[in-house]
Amino acid sequence: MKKSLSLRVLVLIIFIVLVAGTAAIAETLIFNDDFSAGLGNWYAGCNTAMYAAPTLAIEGNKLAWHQGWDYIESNQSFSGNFRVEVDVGRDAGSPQCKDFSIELVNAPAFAGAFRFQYGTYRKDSVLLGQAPNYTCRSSNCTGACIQNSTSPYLQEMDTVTPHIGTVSLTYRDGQVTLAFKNTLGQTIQTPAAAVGDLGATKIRIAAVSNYDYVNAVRVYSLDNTAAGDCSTLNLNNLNIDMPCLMIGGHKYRLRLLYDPSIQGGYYWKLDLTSIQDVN
Ligand SMILES: [Ca+2]
Repeated sequence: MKKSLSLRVLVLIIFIVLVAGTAAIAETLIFNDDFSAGLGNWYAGCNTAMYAAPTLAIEGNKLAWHQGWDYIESNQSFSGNFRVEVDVGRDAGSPQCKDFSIELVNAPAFAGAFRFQYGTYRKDSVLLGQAPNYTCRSSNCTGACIQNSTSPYLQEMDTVTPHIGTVSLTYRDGQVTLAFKNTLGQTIQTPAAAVGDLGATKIRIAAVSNYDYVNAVRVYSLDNTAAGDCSTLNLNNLNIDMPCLMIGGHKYRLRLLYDPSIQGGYYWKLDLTSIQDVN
């Protein structure tokens, strides 16, 4: 009887620690530019084999393209695990290869390509593939193209109008994925591609059509760096304070008490009196 009870307690504790480990993953907004204050966060460039200078312009709080393959590159470098969200749109036209290229400069082997509906082909598409070459001018220089791609990294869904949405490039644990969310909240996402440890990398965003625009760029850290989200282990009594644990869509603060009497090892049990709803 006693053994059965302690086993149940142990299972409960293991469950709580596993859930706690999952809940500790937080995301923090670390960069946010809605293009209401110029291009100060970015270097602007162009395909030097085609043009002498970029003609990017901020129009009505949007960054608008007027020639293909102009790009912006972040002044800031980003490291750790993070997600880049780019609010994109297209007013007219439909380029064959892609609308946008979203790149991590330290990972030229894999860049994200996104295309809204092309002509009568009414799909929105995400693809991972080679980054463009901005110093040459041929069909070999465009990097990954949606058109005729049979890559396993291609994912598509029916297009909706207007052609606006959010493209997200996620870098996590040495892998990248590209996703798109439309105005209905529907999403597509590529499989993950291994790119290795990138160190601190800049972000580059290019567009192909002169009807393409970017409304905002956000970067979220996916590492648990915010103090408010950090669980603490008290080194004197080994109790664990959890500032935020999500259970059934509700946030709770709670404490796990170290109990050396359980199985004679390092186990904790939930202090039922510590639970506070912190929504
Ligand atoms: Ca904007």
